[in-house]
Formats: sequence, C-alpha cells, structure tokens
Amino acid sequence: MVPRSDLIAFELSRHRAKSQEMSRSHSLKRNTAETRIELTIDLDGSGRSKIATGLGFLDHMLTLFARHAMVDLEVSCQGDTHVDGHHSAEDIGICLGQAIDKALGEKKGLTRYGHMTLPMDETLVQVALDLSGRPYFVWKVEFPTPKVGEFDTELVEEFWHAVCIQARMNLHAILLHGRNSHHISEALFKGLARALRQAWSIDPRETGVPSTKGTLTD
Ligand SMILES: [Mn+2]
Repeated sequence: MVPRSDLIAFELSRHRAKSQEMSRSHSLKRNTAETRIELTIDLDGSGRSKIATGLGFLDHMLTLFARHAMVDLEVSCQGDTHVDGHHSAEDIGICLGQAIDKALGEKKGLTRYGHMTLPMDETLVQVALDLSGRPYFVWKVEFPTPKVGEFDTELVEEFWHAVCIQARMNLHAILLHGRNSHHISEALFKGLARALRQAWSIDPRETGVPSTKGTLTD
C-alpha cells in the first residue's frame, strides 16, 4: 500500500503541473530612446500591483485597473516626462497590450466578450469588448478639462488605443454623461478592467476556442 504522505505529494505535484500549464502571465521589457519599460502581468492574479510609471495619475489608474481586473501587475517606466507624458503613456499601453495578447495564448475556454456600464458619482461610462484577435477601436469620450493634475486627459485615449491595437481586441468606450475629468478617467479604467476580467475569464462549458472560425489568433 502506498503511504498517504506519498499520495498527497503526488497530488500536489500534479496540481502544480496543471496550474503551470494553465499559467496566463507574461513579462516584457521595452527600451527606446524615449522610454525604458518593464511590465509583468498575471491574468489570474489577485489584484496586487507595483506601479511606478513616472506619471502620478497613471499610477493611480493602473493600480485601480489591477484591482478591478483582478490581475497581478508590475509596471516600471523611466520616460522622457520632461517633454510630456505622451511617450510614457503610449509606450506603457503598447507593453500592456502586448503582454495581454501573449498571456492569453490560444484563447481556449475563453468567455471572449465583456461589457460594463460603470457609474462613478455623476459620471456614467459604457464599455464593450471582444478579444477577437482583430483590433478595432471606437472611442466616444470627450473630457471637460485638458488636464487632471499634471496629466493630459487626451492621453487616456492614447493609452487605451495602444492597448487595444496590441492586444488585438475590439474595444468600444462611450461616455454617457459626466462632468469631472478625474471621475471620467477612473470610470473608464474601472469599466475596462471589469469588462476585460469578464472577457478573459474561463467558461467551464467552453472546451475549445469560442469561434466558429476555429481561431481567435489570426
Ligand atoms: Mn481617484
């Protein structure tokens, strides 16, 4: 008879092998003359984050993004913020999109679609997305002010455009109403986090890739 402790050890190693096989995480580095970025994401994390982008407002947005998407996220960026925040925001968006695309892998068992109507005080935003492998970006948001603190509000669109194209998703974002730029940005990041969490969650009834085409990566 096999000792019970051996059986437990065997079950544990099997469990570990299975969870490693299922690991949906990715790390990358990007170095250009404008930015130096390191980013790690685990789609099946617990909402932990370590964010240092050099842009205080973007740190705030990425911290709440990780929490609401329930991902573990580490981002560090040394960028040319003496110019402005543009290169840093855009390049971090590129890195996040690439890491999401890689972490999703073959997209087996994926829910695929996600949507959210998210309120924040006077603001209401609506977002919908499809992890289709075909990038398309629709953004119907106008900010009432050009800046939140030191951060240019137009960079919210730049950031999400970069994420959308690199993660090869279809993303729609609409501001239904709102008066406060901080609330509008925060509602967008939280809404997109919640929609992504839904879209990349595993559907237990889905045994293959959720497409009649047979693939979501081409
Ligand atoms: Mn806030």
